[in-house]
Amino acid sequence: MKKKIALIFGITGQDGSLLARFLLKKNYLVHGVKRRSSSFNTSRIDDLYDAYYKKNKNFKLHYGDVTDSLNIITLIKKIKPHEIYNLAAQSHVKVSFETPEYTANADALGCLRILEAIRILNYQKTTKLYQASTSEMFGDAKAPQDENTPFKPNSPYAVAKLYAYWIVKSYRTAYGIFSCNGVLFNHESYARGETFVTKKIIQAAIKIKNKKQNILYLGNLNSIRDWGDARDYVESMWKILQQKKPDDYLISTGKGYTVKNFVNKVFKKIGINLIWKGKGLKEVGINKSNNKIIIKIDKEYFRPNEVNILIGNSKKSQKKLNWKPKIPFDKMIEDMILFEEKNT
Ligand code: NAP
Ligand code: G4F
Repeated sequence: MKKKIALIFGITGQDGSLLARFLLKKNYLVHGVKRRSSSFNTSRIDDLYDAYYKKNKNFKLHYGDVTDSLNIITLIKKIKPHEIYNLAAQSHVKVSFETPEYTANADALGCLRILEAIRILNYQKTTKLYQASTSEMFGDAKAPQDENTPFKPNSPYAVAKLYAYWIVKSYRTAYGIFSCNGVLFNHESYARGETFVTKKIIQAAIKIKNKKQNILYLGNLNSIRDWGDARDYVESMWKILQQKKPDDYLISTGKGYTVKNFVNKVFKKIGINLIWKGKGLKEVGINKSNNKIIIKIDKEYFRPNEVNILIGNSKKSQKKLNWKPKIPFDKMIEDMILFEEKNT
């Protein structure tokens, strides 16, 4: 049987690198798009290059960018993928307030460009599209959120992603493209970017324990997130594209924790008990064993708008996709800590 061909935009990121591993294990031929950069940006997938490209050419990287229509159409024409996963995005919510135009270009129009390429090339019958939608689109909407919860996006990132969400649905009905949204809640792993709060907390905690850092500076400790394990979540992306009909699905664990809960858990797991004193910008986290302040609040890390509470109800995905999160929250944290301890 001929191998299935997947094309991943955003292969150098957390999800792209984990999805590539997942698809290679399923014997896909995986093509990935990496951006030109002045320094190496493929550290998350270098081992795949060695293991799969050199061995059997199942893995191939191409230069590209979702802001470049010509590049997208050329790649899709040449590769003729059965499945496209659009994971490419300026994915940092806080950064989107500082680069709103670029975020809209990459996160909203990037998806449109891929859909247009499928339409112009007349690949509707052969090429399916997965779009990385996000729980951030719910913004201020009441929790728990599900597929019927109205979106109330409140960041440039969320608004851009909402455009992509709707254009995916629109091209599905207008042109019969098998295009689907996975509305994924926060998901983390060893491969998480270092400026997202979970990875930042874990890296700092280990450095503080090893006396390589004195203080961890954070923003809002009170927001609540539904954190799942990215290794579970990339499986849902694949499952979404294996259904008979295209549809949109929400992927979450259903459990919410505050950022402060996360901080307490991480420090406890590495052997530091914290006590908290003060309020607001004056709040500090103190190492109980030596009374030293090791956590402070810095208003730099607050966003102009905050999304206070994201907790997802993924009943539809559990029923229709037969997907459910397998890796527990504590195991996810412990694996992230183990990775960091080995690599710090
Ligand atoms: P990530 O680690 O930030 O990865 C983003 C990827 O997109 C990277 O490979 C990045 O390349 C690439 N990229 C950025 N701008 C691009 C452009 N203009 N053209 C081509 N590629 C570009 O994000 P992630 O956590 O893996 O998330 C994957 C996707 O899911 C993103 O679309 C994100 O918005 C969405 N999402 C994530 C979560 C989550 O909790 N992780 C939840 C819901 C939705 P470089 O490596 O060169 O920067
Ligand atoms: O880790 P975060 O930056 O993730 P955020 O904003 O929830 O976005 C992530 O999840 C979305 C899905 O809901 C994705 F679409 C998006 O691409 C990204 O992967 O922040 C989590 C929470 C926020 O409430 C933030 O205000 O942590 C709070 N926070 C507190 N101190 C901090 C910090 N966030 C960061 N990044 N850095 C801090 O120092």
